[in-house]
Amino acid sequence: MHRINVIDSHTGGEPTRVVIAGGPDLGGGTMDERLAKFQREHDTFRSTVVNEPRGNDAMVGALLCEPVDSASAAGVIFFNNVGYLGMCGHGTIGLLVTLAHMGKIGLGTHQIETPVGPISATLESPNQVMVRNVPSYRLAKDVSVNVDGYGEVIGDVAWGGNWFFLVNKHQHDLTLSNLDTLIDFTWKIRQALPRQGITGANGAEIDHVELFGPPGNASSDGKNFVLCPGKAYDRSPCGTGTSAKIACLIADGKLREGETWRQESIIGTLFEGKGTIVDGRVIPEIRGTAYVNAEATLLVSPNDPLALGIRA
Ligand code: PYC
Repeated sequence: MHRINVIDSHTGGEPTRVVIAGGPDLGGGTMDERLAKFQREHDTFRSTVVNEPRGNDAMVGALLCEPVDSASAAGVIFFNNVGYLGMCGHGTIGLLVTLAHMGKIGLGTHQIETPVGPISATLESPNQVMVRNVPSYRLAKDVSVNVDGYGEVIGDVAWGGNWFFLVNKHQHDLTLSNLDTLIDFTWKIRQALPRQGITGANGAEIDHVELFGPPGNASSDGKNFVLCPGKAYDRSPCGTGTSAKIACLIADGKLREGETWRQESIIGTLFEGKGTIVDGRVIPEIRGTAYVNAEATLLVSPNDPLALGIRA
């Protein structure tokens, strides 16, 4: 019987499961090298932790790693129901709150190593974190894509730690009662992008689609709906998606450097963000809250036919 120790939290409704013991040995390379080894040799560990029957499609896993630089608080590799994430904003907020819950960090700023580079994050109170994300930017504006059943859709391609296609103009209400349509629309956009040769930099796949609409409550500047790579939608406003949005707003002159943007999620939870331009890229700062909601030991029994999770 293999045992995996995890701590679960949610950030604005989006779950993060931090693996604190029982994970694979990925050696001592960079986070990028360790991610490649994880992918190549231990992909069943990913599905064991986040897929049904132990997890669910919305769950993001975070494998806690020894950092390369001893000045860093931790290294982390994020993963989901279908693969791996370069960076995850809600997951980083959940990770810091979890490290504080474990007594490993106190209030203040901590460096975290991710496969797409080091980021820093500040634990501002036991449940509130501000993430200083990777340099973010818009790669292309007003890109036209022909979407099955919906026709022409115009969007921007931007990087916020993951690749996003951001759509402002569409016909759909961003409400939970409209989920089936929102998932269908964004999934068809996602499928149309590679067919029409629309990618991130260096041919990278655009694996997140983000729709925007008017605010649902007075304390936000706008609402979003984010479709994640495995067809689950982000319950939080999406840290990397909010970073990509801020990069686009600044590029359009609609948000000034240092000005706050309050991004509401499809379920009504909120992240606050702002951006500073450094070397032509936007450094986003994203603030949100997370709560630890479980400490558990996952049991991987050799007799269980679904021990490694349900895989597509
Ligand atoms: O918060 O960056 C984020 C994120 C990406 C996928 C799910 N959440």
